[in-house]
Amino acid sequence: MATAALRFPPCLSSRAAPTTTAATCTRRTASATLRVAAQPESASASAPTSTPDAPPEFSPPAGFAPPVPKRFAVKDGQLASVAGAALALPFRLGTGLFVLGYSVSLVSADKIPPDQYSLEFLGLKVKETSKIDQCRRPEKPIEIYEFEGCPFCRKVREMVSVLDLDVLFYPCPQKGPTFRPKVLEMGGKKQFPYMVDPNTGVAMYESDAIIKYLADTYGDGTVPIMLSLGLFTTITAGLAMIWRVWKGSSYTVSKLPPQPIEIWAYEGSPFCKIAREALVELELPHLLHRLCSWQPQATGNFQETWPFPGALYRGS
Ligand SMILES: N[C@@H](CCC(=O)N[C@@H](CS)C(=O)NCC(=O)O)C(=O)O
Repeated sequence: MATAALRFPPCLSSRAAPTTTAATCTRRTASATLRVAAQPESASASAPTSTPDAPPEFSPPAGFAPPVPKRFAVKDGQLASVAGAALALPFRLGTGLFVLGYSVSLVSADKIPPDQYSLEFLGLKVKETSKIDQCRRPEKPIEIYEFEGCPFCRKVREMVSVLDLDVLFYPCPQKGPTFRPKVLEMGGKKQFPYMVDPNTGVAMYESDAIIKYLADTYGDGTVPIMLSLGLFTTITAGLAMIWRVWKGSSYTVSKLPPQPIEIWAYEGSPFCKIAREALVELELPHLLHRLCSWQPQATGNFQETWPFPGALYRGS
């Protein structure tokens, strides 16, 4: 197991006292430090780190053995769930699998730096490129209030994946006691998705408006075709979830962690969907990290924690 100290604005100190607006949260200057760790079942919590500006620390705990690589397989009993979650791929034609302007080409091996991971094919290397490195990146994570089973929310999540954005998700499942009332307080109605961008002070409802705003602000202004077909987009976003229609929509009693959980995921993955359904039902705020792995400068914590991409929050 490796551990890493990461810092968040102290947005969530208790369920009783969530921030009332995104601005409140991001205006604070102090940073709370939390420790994330890959969690073998026997792992015990580590002590929190101290100085706010200290660089992240990584050290395997005593006795940690890296997992032995295994052939890809779906866990026993999970096939139906994964197949159901994978339905989104044909219905949405893979929207949310690839970032803006993604393309691949085969190049000679010397065109890829030796320390950069790349698939090999017929003696050539696969070079991946995108337009994301030409796009503006938000300094602070965008905040989105939504729930997994909502087709309008799915559209916005797909755009987030296309733009490879870090987003702080506040789950709002039906009967969720914490963030639904907060949306009513901030925006005046309980309608989802609701987006707050602490970088620009913009807050808005309406999935299509949010998608356009994100494309204009953090993309090149273009909205993928599958997100710009009006009713067809919404219907296919609903069909994408039809096999798991009850998942990720209703609240399960839970304990709110003092800090958001961190997750590295993207909308096109059926495995990520299943994990997010659970996060939403438990109403657990989670910071979703971008995954653009072929751009070292853009990967942030992903590379730092790469041996443990599923690393979850461990409270201090
Ligand atoms: N036109 C809106 C429709 C959003 C909408 O109807 N969302 C539903 C959830 S799928 C909602 O907020 N329902 C009220 C509720 O869940 O309480 C949009 O595109 O964002």
